[in-house]
Amino acid sequence: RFKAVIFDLDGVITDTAHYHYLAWKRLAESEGVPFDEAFNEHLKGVDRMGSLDLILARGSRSYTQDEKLALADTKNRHYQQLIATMTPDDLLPGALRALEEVRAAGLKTGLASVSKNAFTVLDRLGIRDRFDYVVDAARIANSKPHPEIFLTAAQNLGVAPGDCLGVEDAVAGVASIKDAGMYAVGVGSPEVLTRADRVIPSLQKFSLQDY
Ligand code: B16
Ligand code: MG
Repeated sequence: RFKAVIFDLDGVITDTAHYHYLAWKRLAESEGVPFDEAFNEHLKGVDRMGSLDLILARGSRSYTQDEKLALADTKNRHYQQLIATMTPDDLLPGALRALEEVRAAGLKTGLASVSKNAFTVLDRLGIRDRFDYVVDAARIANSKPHPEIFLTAAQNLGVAPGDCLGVEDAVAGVASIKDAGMYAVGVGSPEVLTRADRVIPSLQKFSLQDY
C-alpha cells in the first residue's frame, strides 16, 4: 500500500549513532559536562548545533557563538576520525536486504539524515546508488523533530506523504515522520519510540507485508 520508504541513516542502516555518542562524550567531558547513554538518547536525530546547545545547557557556564562553533567543529573532527575507516561491513544486519526488498517491490527508496556527513558515510558503505533520493542536510532549515526533512524527501521522490513509510531509531525522528503525515516504523524499543506505528528491534525484522 506504500509507494516509498524513507530511511534514516544513523542508527538504522549503520551504527554511526554510536560514533556520534563517542564523539559527543569526548567533547562533553573535555568541557566538564556529564554525559551518558540516557542523555545521548535526546541527541539522536538532532543536528550538530542543536545537540551542542543541549549538552552545554547541562554545564555551569555560558559560551559565546564563536566558542560554540569551535566546539562543534572539534566534535565533528572526532566524528570524522571515527567514520574514516568504515567499510561495507559496517552495514547493520538486515539493512541491505531491506533496501533490496523495497526496490524489488517497486517502491521508491529515500534517505533522510540531518547529518552533514551522510554522503561520506553512504560512500564508505558503498550504498549511495541504492537510493532514488538522498536529502542534502545542508539544505534543511529545521532539524528533526520538525517534519521538513521527511517532507522534502517525499516531494523529491514525487510521492504524497500519506503514501510514505519512514524508518527511524530516534524519538525526534519518529516525531518528524508522524508530523509529516507518514507511517512510522521504529527501530529500537517500544518503550522509547512510543509514537511509532510499529517497532522492530532491527532491520532484520523489516518486512513490507507487515505494514
Ligand atoms: P552531523 P540522523 C543525525 O543523523 C544524528 O542522529 C545526530 O546524532 C547528529 O547530531 C546529526 O545527525 C548531525 O550530524 O554532525 O554529522 O551533521 O539520525 O538524522 O541520520
Ligand atoms: Mg538516527
